[in-house]
Amino acid sequence: MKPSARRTVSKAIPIKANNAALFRLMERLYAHRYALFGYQFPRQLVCILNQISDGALLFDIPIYLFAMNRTLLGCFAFPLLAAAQIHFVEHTVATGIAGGYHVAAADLNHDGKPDLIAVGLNTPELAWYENLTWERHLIARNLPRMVVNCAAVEVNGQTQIVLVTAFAMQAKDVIGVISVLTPTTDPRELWTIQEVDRLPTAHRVRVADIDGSGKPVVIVAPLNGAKAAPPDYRDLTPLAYYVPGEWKRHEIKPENFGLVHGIWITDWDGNKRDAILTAGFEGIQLFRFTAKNEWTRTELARGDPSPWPKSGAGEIAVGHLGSERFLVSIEPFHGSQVVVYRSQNGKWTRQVIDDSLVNGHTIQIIDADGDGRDEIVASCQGNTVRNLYLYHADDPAGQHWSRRIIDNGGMSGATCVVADLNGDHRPDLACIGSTANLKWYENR
Ligand SMILES: [Ca+2]
Ligand SMILES: [Ca+2]
Ligand SMILES: [Ca+2]
Repeated sequence: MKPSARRTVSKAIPIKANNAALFRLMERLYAHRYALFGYQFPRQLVCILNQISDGALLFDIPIYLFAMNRTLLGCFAFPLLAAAQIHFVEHTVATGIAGGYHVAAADLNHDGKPDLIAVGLNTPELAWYENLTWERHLIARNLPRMVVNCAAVEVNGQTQIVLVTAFAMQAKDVIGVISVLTPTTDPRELWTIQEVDRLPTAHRVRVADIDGSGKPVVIVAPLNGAKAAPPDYRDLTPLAYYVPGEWKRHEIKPENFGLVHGIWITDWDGNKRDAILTAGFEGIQLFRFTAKNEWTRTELARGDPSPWPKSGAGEIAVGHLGSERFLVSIEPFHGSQVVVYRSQNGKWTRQVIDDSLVNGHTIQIIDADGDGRDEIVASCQGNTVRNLYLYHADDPAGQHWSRRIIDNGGMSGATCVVADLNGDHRPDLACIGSTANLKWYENR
């Protein structure tokens, strides 16, 4: 490395006119590798370019680039400053949602803007909020408590909502009603409701294209099995899917054992078939629907190594740092830890990046600054910690993460969802929680 190269990083001087074209070229080069790099560090680029024009030869440019990378990335200045550029502005959509528990984003009036559907455990109504006025429209009322989860699914050009009600922690206490809601001619009017199944402790609903056909099915994950009892919840825990229109239960086997709290849908193999990840007392499991139309179940990680029932994981999400995939979980169930798993030599290496959550309940992935490297969002249910957190990888490999607060004291997030709510091509966040409110956080 040239000695002068390191010095250039600490000095910043005005750009020289004859460097403008080269400066733009370097900006593009760096924008290609690190989308924000050229824009985060124009002063350093200017500085180096001016030194180049002061006597360095053009073939020295790679050395300067190398030096700048080493210097900036080595001391983590780049990612920390990049994180500082992430800025969310909060907006309240609704308050008074008793037991705020789940939010889903779907364009219910087909105007191209995702709307928000809000579920409250102790709210016997289901409502959607119209983007971007957030006018409330009632979908259903007089629902059996607890209302716990929902997902929107497109069926023959029509959006339907699959809703789970009559929830409790134990199968002996509940029915677990799965219903399909269909709009009338105007989605702002009350929707029709049809019960399609009863599956005790049904808890999570997601949509997945399991066979790559372009026709999604609805995945329903109960919390535990029929014989499960606290605190161990030892029983096989069912997992099921439903084909829209048919609405008949298809069991997914082999099953999990013990309480299952988290679920994540992703095209794991890049073959256009969505896989299901679950998080529970047994750890993090991967369910794949094979070309032979069979399910396979693979353990990815055991989660928290504490003895049962403090074992395993409670929430799961999948993100990427560039081309490198990582897992992130909250451990254990309703736990205190945010845990990142990175693949090393064919194994998922466990790393706790935060252990200060209380009743950690939602984990999400958002590439807030659009640099191809995902940030992590986490929040806690209950009223002990009413913060919404963002974690940002400080180094290229994701070995170090820094935490910042998106919402300080105003959100006990039970669920967050990521969607571009204002149509500016930057992903935004919406969260609902036991603070009984629904907010969206504008990514500026
Ligand atoms: Ca809409
Ligand atoms: Ca990012
Ligand atoms: Ca946006």
